[in-house]
Amino acid sequence: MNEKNVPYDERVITLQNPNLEKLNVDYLYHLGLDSSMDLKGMFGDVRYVCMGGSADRAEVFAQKTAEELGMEIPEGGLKPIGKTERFSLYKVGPVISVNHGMGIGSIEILLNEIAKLLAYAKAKGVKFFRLGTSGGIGVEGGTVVITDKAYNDRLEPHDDKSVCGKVRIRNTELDPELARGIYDYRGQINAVVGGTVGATGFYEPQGRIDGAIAHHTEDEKLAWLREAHARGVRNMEMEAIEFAAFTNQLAIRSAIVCVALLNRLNGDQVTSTPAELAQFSDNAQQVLLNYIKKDLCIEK
Ligand code: R2B
Ligand code: URA
Repeated sequence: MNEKNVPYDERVITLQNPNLEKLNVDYLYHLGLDSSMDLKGMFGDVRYVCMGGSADRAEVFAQKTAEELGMEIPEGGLKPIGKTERFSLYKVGPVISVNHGMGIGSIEILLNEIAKLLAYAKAKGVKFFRLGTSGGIGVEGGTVVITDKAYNDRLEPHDDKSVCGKVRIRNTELDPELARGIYDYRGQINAVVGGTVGATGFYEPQGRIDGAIAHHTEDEKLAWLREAHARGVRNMEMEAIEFAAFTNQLAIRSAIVCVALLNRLNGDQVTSTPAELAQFSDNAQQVLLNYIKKDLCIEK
């Protein structure tokens, strides 16, 4: 049967690279895992991949997932699987919690290796989530933004990357049903559904005027942020464009759930206290966990 006719929950990830068939062993170098291992035994039951920037947050999310899903935490605590030089990957029942580092370059590596890992593991019906932080645009710190569409930092609603010097344009619209499903489980947490700019950097590419270089003005920045807002953008970060393009290309259902750390219409510096930042990060994690529990039919 054509994979597209199979219900999503029964579907495995179909890679789009005939060259892989020629490899005896595929080394997932940055994860410290390879296809000669019993990946089906290790990861065959995975249904949710939750990725965020920092390794610390990946561990916190794994811990929280174990508590919320009522799973026993092994003596000595949760331990990452594979190597931790670049990424820290935890598995808690059907959930992978892993960090992707900062920026398009870093998340591109993780997405490729995780997709191959789960394709080799024959995991079925897997959904990918980016769970992170961002700068809000017209929304205040603590608000969770669930992305409907990712934009590049020219405010174009698609990804364009060059492969061997040729530009490939990819769709960056995210599954509206999944975004709405997550939004519906926001509980008391402030949340909105809107566009997300995935910029190529944190300072100049996000229009900040507090970097080491800024040859643009506050007025130019605000005009650009307001233009983004008028197009439906509600936050800005550094991975959405790659995440959305990649998951669309492989037909993996996915969503981006990022908390705003500040409202960029009011400034550039992140001035929240560590306690406030921890609470902000918890907001995004809680919204996603509410959704996962509903999807797994686990009541609180
Ligand atoms: C959000 O926060 C990080 C920069 O501070 C970056 O990874 C992102 O997208
Ligand atoms: N992460 C970003 O990329 N931008 C912000 O403004 C805050 C967090």
